[in-house]
Amino acid sequence: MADLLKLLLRVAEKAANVARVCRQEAPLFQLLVQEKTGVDKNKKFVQDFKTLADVVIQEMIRHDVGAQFPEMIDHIQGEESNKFENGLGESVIVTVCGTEKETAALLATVLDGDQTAATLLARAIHQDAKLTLTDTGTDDLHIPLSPSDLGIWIDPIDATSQYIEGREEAAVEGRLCPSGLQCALVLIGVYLRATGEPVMGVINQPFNHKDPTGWKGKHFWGVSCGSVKACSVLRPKDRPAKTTAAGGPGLSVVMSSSEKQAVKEALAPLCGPDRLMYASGAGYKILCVILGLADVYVLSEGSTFKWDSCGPHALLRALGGGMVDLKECLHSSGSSHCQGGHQDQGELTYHQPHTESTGADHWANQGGLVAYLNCQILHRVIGELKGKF
Ligand code: 2IP
Ligand code: CA
Repeated sequence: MADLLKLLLRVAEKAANVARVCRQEAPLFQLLVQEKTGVDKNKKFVQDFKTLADVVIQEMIRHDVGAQFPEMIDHIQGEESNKFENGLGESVIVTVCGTEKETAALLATVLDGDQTAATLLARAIHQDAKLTLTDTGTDDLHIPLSPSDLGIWIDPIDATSQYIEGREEAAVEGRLCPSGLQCALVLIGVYLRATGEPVMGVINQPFNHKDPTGWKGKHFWGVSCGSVKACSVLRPKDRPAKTTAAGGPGLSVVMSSSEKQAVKEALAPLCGPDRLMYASGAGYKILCVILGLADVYVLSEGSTFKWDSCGPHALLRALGGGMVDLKECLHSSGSSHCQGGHQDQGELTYHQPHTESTGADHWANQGGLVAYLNCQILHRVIGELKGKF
């Protein structure tokens, strides 16, 4: 299944292109930043352009994966629904059509006849990704998976608010970006339908750095399938010492700025003074752990979803770490163990909805989470949090 990985890298790059184009092309950018409320709202369709951009990216990924792996088409899920409805009860299913022209015509119907925007968007969708796949290191990879056993979770753009706001923060080598365009990520995760185990993940950061020609992206991938473990990021043990903010004494923890005070206070003693850090985007915070910019990402609320965590979770596992349900770990009475680096209890899975919940909560990571690379560190964090909130 190295072919699937290469395809996901290519579609994620296409998705990143669409995300960049929506900010670069004036007619699209205008629609993107317009907060349409009340009378200004698109009369014909209720959703705003940012939702359409998300849907279009998600459908493009679904279209390309389904074309090459038809066995997977009914098992590709994402954050957004592709059904657009208006106040008159009319609806349009947004899909990627066979030709650029057809896609543009379909998009024009949900863009209230805005041909310019529809044409620009359709062009971006049908453009071939410029990603040169020679440097991905995936050529010699043999991945023992079959498409009929797999499902996919897509988050077309995680940290949408940062993407819309578009602040250009200067990145500091070895430190995370608390906010800004760098936090916006395209996330694609592959899991086993039978067990929900995440086995392959692709992260594309459309706005990694800026050069004189504009924003440049970066991609990351990982595979964790039985004994096959491979990742575009070096494993922690292979990393040069002290190259990151995580070097030195004390743990470094990344959290949402809206995290509970009780959790912040409980973890502060474990961390060095400026090593309790905050950053935007669930996916970006997991990426910080993957890159060694933080030891753990702790979230006490059920505010992330399967599409936020599946892809990055596969990279953590490829590096010998993982991601657990925080509540489950806090309430487990017995002692849990690190088996082969992984926590033996509470790993998040991706195949079963919470049937008692409605809407997006169906697929929430309800018990909160901890993302980690080092199982001993995970145990310290869980130990510190027990009984504190
Ligand atoms: C959001 C987004 C938010 C994050 C939230 C995600 O996804 O990543 O930034 O909150 O958990 O679900 P926070 O930044 O406080 O961690 P989206 O932008 O796709 O809705
Ligand atoms: Ca998200």
